[in-house]
Amino acid sequence: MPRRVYFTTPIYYVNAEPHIGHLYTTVVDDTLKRFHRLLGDDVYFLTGTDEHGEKIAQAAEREGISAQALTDRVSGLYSSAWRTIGIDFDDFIRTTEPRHKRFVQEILAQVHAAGDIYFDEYTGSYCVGCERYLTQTELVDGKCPDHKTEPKQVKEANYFFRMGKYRERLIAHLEANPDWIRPERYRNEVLAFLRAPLEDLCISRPKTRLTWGIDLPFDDRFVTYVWFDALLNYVSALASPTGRGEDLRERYWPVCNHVIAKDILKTHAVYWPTMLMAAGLPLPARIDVHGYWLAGDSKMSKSLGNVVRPLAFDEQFGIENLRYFFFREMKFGSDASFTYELFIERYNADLANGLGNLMSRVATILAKKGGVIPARPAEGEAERALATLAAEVVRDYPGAFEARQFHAAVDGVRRLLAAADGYINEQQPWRLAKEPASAAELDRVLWVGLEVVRLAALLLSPIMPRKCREILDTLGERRALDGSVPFAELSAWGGLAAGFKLGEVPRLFPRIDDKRLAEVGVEAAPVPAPAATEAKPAKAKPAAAEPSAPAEPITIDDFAKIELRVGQILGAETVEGAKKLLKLAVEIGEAKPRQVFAGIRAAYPDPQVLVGKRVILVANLKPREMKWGRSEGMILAGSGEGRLAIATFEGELVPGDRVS
Ligand code: ME8
Repeated sequence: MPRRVYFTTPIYYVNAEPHIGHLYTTVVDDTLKRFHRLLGDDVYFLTGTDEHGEKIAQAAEREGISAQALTDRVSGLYSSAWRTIGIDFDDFIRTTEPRHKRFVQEILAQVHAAGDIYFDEYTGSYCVGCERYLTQTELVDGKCPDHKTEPKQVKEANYFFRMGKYRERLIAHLEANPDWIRPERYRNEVLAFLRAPLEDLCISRPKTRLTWGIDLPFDDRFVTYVWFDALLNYVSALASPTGRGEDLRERYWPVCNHVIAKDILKTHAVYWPTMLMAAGLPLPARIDVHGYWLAGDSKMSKSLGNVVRPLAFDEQFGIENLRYFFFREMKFGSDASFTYELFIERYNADLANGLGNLMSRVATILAKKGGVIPARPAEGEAERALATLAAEVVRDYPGAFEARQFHAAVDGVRRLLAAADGYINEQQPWRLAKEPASAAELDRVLWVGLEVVRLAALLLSPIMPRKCREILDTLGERRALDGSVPFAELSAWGGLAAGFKLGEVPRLFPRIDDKRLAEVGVEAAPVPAPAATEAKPAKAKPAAAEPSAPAEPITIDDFAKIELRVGQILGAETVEGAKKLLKLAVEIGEAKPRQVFAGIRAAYPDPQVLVGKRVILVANLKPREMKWGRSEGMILAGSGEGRLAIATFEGELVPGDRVS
């Protein structure tokens, strides 16, 4: 029976660009959507960006631009990154959109009219990083345990939501629905939290302190607290979906499945359901909570400077291979470690040597005898054993997905591939190919090998949609994966397209050797660098006071090849693991600022002093992939023995102006 499901990701803050932590949650939803579509279910998938609040206002101020400009830019980076790498979302919501603001105001007015919002004075410890008040018990040595910063002491009159009133009802809901929050330990965490009395929630900020938010409909001296605004996106997007005239609330809200990481459990499992109760709306059907991707053993986060960018990764190693790694490596709910070395190890073992190798071994032998897929053969004991294993793997796969045990689903496919590999080694088709009397035996072995490849590609298609589609096309499996053909039929042993002539077999999983890491800058020395500002100044360039003999003079045309632009530094931060580098965001009037790694850290120990400065950027330098991300240009600096300073401007030039 087809079902209906609605998947959401958190809406991401626009104070930072997407990294693979954000990518993971988004890929989980994308994969779940494709899995449900394969089963013929009615599925809807929402993602978007969270654009109000102090954190965003402060980030914009630091960059010296308006909050609107910041949110437009970074929200665009998210949506375009997701589109480029093939994330199949149905809607992308931005909390600054009128459809969302209108909805938030409607709900606020309703909850206020019902008496669940009141005015009071409050003193508390506010963490801007978390965008919420922390209770005394949450503080560790007086600091926020996540952001390691001391919260601000805030005393002000504000509006409050009677959250405490709904505590009992929430506990009853959790008890009656043991699967509402998964895995179970997160449900237990919420229940433990609810054992203590539940405080009311401050849901406004006075405009004297913050103007970047949605006005309270009943008092325009205040804006709405960002979480009360953000959480409502899950419903506001259904009320007015992009590009569709219909209201999708009735169809999808009751089947909502949130996917989040553990950092925002409390807001989703306590604030949100109590808000919905007050608004008279049903609760979401499920909250699935995953752990963190760690870079080595610390959390990947912008402030730690250890993030991996999705688009850079796509260019370096292919996003679909990373999607595979995500599911192979992380046990949903627990933390997992990302390192390039581990990624390559898994890729080589499972994809290059596993699936890719099986396909090319069998296809190469088949190609030598005409490339036509033989008819389904009579099966002996060895083939029946494989068919039985395949049936088991197919049978268990949907259950593993439903339970979010993605790694177990992938393990099943790996077991099947390993068994097929063993079968091929035993049957030795290369030997059979030399004995004309063994033609029928050879056909049998090749057929079995390709049928396993077909099934593996079918099962992995929600995880690696593009590559698996290519494998299936190559094998002549052209049936759609959208539920129009029942999954049971697609996944039954024997579905291989007999008589189909294989074309050229693409090399989808070439082995990655360790040198590749160095090539993309992943294992490069701490100071990689063709750029003047990245190199050791005194050695790479002669000091100004002792010019070297000029080389061959260049012409004005030679010089004109170098495109120099006025750039403005919007952000500057240190780079973990690179003692000499700073990572800069340099605006030159393009759709997004350039990311530049510059070897100027010694001269600017406090990178913040660079923010706002106008510099000269070599704009047409070939971008360079480094361990820390892509460097898109170089800024000019002067240097001498022990001296280094960036070149800046006097006067009224704006980013993008030419320098000549
Ligand atoms: O919290 N590992 O936005 P955010 C795994 N705007 N997942 C990670 C991760 C990591 N290292 N880092 C980030 C917010 N994520 C709010 C949400 S929803 C109404 C408002 C993912 O930009 C993960 O899904 O800080 C996490 O919950 C989310 O990004 C936090 O994104």
